[in-house]
Amino acid sequence: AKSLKNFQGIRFEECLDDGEAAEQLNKWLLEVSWEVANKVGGIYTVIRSKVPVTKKEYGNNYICLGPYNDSFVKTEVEIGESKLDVIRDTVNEMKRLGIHVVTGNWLIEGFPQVVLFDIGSAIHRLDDWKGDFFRHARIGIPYHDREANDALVFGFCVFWFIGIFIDQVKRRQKCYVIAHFHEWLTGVGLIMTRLCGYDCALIFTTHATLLGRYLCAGSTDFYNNLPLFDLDKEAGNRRIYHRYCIERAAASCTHVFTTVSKITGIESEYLLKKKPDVLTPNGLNVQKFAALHEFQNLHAQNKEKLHAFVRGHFYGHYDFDLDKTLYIFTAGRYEFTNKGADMFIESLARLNHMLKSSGSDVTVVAFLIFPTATNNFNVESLRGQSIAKMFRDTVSNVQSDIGKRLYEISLKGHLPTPAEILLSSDLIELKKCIYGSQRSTLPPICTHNVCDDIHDPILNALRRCQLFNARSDRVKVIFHPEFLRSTSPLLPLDYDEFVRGCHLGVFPSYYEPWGYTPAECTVLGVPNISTNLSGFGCFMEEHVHDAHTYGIYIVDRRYKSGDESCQQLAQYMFDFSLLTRRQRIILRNRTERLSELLDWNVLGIYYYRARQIALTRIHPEFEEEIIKLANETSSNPSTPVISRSSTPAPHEHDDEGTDDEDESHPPPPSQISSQKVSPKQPSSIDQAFEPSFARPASATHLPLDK
Ligand code: G6P
Ligand code: 1S3
Repeated sequence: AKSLKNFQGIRFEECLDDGEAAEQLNKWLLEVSWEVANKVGGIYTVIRSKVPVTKKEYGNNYICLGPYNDSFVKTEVEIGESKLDVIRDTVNEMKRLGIHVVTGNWLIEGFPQVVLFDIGSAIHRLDDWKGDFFRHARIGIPYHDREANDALVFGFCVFWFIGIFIDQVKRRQKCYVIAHFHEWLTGVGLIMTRLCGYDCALIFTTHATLLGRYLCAGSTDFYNNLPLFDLDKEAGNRRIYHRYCIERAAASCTHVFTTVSKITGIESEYLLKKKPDVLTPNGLNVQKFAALHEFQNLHAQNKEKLHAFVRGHFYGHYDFDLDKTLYIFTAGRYEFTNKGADMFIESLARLNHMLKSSGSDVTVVAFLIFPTATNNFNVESLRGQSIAKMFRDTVSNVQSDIGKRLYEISLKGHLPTPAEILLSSDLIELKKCIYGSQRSTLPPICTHNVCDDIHDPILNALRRCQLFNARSDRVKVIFHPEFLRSTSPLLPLDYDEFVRGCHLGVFPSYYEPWGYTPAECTVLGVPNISTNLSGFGCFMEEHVHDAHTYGIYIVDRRYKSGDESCQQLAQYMFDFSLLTRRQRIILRNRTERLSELLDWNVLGIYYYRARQIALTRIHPEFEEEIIKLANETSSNPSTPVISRSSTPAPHEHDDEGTDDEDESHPPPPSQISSQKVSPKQPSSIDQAFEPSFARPASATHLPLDK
């Protein structure tokens, strides 16, 4: 009953041929991004995770172009001369003229070829290229904008490369070259390639618009005013007019324009004056387990590591039951309002009150992972972990001594008395630990010393909402202002492991073109909350019936006021806290079942379409070439027939639990969520519940609702 229309189970990858057709047609794909082997944000994940499926289509004719970033290249790239003459000759020509270009293979699944341009080696040409760019595009780049200057140099290197490259590949036979550019930072290369009329099909994908990001980060009522902004003025006020011009010119010059979601498509229509030709939702490289219990076990293992951290962090206040503790988290680029950290904190305060007033025995530990400038870990947090270690070591010594004594005494033929098992010296050791773990302060709300502590928006919101990790609080908070890493002395987990160990991911974004964080939760089988202002939330709402029964909760930030959305979020979290363990296990199984919707092997089709359209726009005869090739090989690898996949039907093993705690068959989560509390807020924290967003108090009416 839950299955959606059109799911034919055809995976895009099954139609691909490891680049055979591409080689025969002399068809090439150059993927240009600032984030090739250079992790900055979400685009890195897009390119990296998409490589395997792209290589299946293009084989060795797929090349990634990016900037040379020494620190990433050292660990991510196997440097070496390209095995392809065309790349070698093109690069050598550029090197001969003084540009440092590094080639090699990116050490990720798919092992794609990369060509990386060292911006520094070409910076002496900056002024000349600025002049050229102005003559061709009439866009001037100011002296002081370092990022725009780098983007210009990178763009010209790419443009130069494409010119020589096309000359080289054309020598052999007719060629089809596609260059796919991501985000405004690569725009200069696209604009120049088009203005110089190269024989190259161009695609431009924007993953967020510059103005959208800037306008939302303030207190603008963005979606209600989309058609009304004076774009040039807004860009000028924010000193990004030249960047905005690059972005808008790239969208207008390209043969095919794409963006990652419907909502960003509409935003582009208004802010870039260009409607996308294709929407290219982001996928992931989904790892499937043979049996469901495998990923459930990983949850249990990683949750143990979170338990270990919590025992240390809350030393002296560790009076709650870890078996009844839920781990929830939010994470992302530190854009306080765009990523909905403001709403998350407000809702946590409400949840705290709801749990207290309903007499719940559940404790919620909420992590906020947003990197910002710090002066390392704070002493209290480190002390917590060392106290936990002291306890572990002492108990382990006592335990081993007890073992030895038991052995000795029983070997002599009699049963030991309690006094012989636990000696007073053992008790003294334990007492020393207990006394040493007393504290006069509350467990810290932040793991690091944040440089700008007094202005930090998360710390200030936590203070305003009085979320201080008091004993009586049922919601405890931990702000971790650094990306997670397995080598951390505090929380030694990689991001994936951390997500697996948590129970719920919460991402109440106001501005989120796609939103990888909830998508990653989904493929890892972790229920999550997003919003209908995020590309991911809208995508799931559109493709999954009753998404909440699959652990995909979507907060309404479009038709509700800030206060109502906040309340809805708090209620979702409260309802989640009411689930039994068995219900959570079932829900995780269901969430994980949706991962196939987000697999590049399915979503790759949209990129494929964008490329086909771009090619036929400059080579109308291209379609015939494919048909000819297909007839010759009596297969049709280049034209996969696929319809968009949709909600998988509930699986017969959805309720395959690994825990026998509750044998009764639980109702689906939709029915569970009926218990509501009507919070009577104590006056002291009334203020904390006042939504702080300077957003409209009424509903948001997107122009997309027309
Ligand atoms: C997984 C494990 C179970 C464990 C459960 C805990 O399913 O396989 O052995 O009991 O996780 O789930 P919870 O939601 O309580 O963390
Ligand atoms: C952008 O990164 P962000 O977190 O700044 O691109 C991502 C990849 O397309 C997208 O998921 C995200 O919503 C955008 O905001």
